[in-house]
Amino acid sequence: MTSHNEELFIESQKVIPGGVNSPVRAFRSVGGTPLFFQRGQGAYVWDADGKKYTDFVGSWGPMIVGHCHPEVVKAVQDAAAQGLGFGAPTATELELANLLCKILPSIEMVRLVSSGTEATMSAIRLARGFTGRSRIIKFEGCYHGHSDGLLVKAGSGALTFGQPSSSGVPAEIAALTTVLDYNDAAGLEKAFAEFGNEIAAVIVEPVAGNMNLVTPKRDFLDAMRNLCTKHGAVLILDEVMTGFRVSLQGAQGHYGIKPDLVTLGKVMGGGLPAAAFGGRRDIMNCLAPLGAVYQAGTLSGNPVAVAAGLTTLKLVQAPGFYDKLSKLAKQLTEGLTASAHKHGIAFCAQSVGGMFGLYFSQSLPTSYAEVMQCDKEAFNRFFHAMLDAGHYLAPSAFEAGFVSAAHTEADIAATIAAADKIFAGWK
Ligand code: HOZ
Repeated sequence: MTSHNEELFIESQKVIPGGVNSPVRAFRSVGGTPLFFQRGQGAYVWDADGKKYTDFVGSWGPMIVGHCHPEVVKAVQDAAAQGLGFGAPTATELELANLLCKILPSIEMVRLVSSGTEATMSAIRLARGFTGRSRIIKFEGCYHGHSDGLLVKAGSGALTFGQPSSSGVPAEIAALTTVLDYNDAAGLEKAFAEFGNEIAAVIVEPVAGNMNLVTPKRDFLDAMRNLCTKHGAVLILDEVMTGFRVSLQGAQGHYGIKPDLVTLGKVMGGGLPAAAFGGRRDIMNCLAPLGAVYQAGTLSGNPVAVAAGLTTLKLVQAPGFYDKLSKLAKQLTEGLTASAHKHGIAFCAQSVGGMFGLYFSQSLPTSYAEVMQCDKEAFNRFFHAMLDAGHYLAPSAFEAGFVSAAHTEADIAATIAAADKIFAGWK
């Protein structure tokens, strides 16, 4: 019998390219029919056939307090009743801006936008305007949204489909992006030695979450900070994924590294389209209407999205919130690893705060090249078996996973038990 998911996917493909509004949703990497969701509550989602799943994607990160948290829903309803949008300043966006500056000391001024892509593309333009330079440095496998200059050897869907550099990006634009290896401090040093006075910015995911999950080495973080300072380049930490996710103060707090600019999204929008970029006052002062770097948006600071973000950011400040989140993620990764090893499977896993990575590999990858050596077919098989058992992991071996505060230890134990059954029959 055809499922509702299948029917919807067939119909969607007639009017939406690939049947999806963002490529990673298409299940192309893992194969099969993407799930069409109809509902989420706490740690769970239900698909169009009414099947329930424990959700480890969380809308790709934003759902840190779980789906439909009553306080977030109420805040959104209240805000919507006051007006869906004005395209003009509101008191609540000031409240959100103040809160971002308070939580993240690296942010002296902030501008709200609507998506992570907008935040990173605007931060790059700002860095170029501030320095008067054109070249940027990014790292292979890092994904910073789909703007032209950043879609070069990128992660996430671009990596999933084996086209890390997109067609449609003019070669002249791509040529301004220098791509280096993640965690390669010596490579970065060499690049700065060669053309340091041309570099406007270094942009990095301080924990890479779009080529599975790769943690940063200390010398890599220090090299980025020191070299940018020495050569007058802007260090942009892309914390769209890690912000309010690996700790309240994101990766910059977790690892103790101070960016010049930071980009935010996902959690700070509480599931609605809100994102931001901010940082040093002297750099932010270059933005229009104060300065000559233009950036704008009708929906920027939308009051409904701001209400969702504000309420989510209030909830994550509850005492012990990140301890609980980290404990759940650790319980999951340790449990899965123990089970796989018990059954003689080459597998490892790790977590940072509320995000985690699973690898069918003997050791934890530290770069794009090592991620590519993980057994993708094994992941795909595991993904589908887990899906059948009612556990929804990201549909690609190249995406990080997420837990929420709505997950319970029992949810995690049930997930590990399901994996254990799968691993027991693994041949
Ligand atoms: N940045 C998200 C996780 N890689 C992907 C969201 C999307 O591309 O749909």
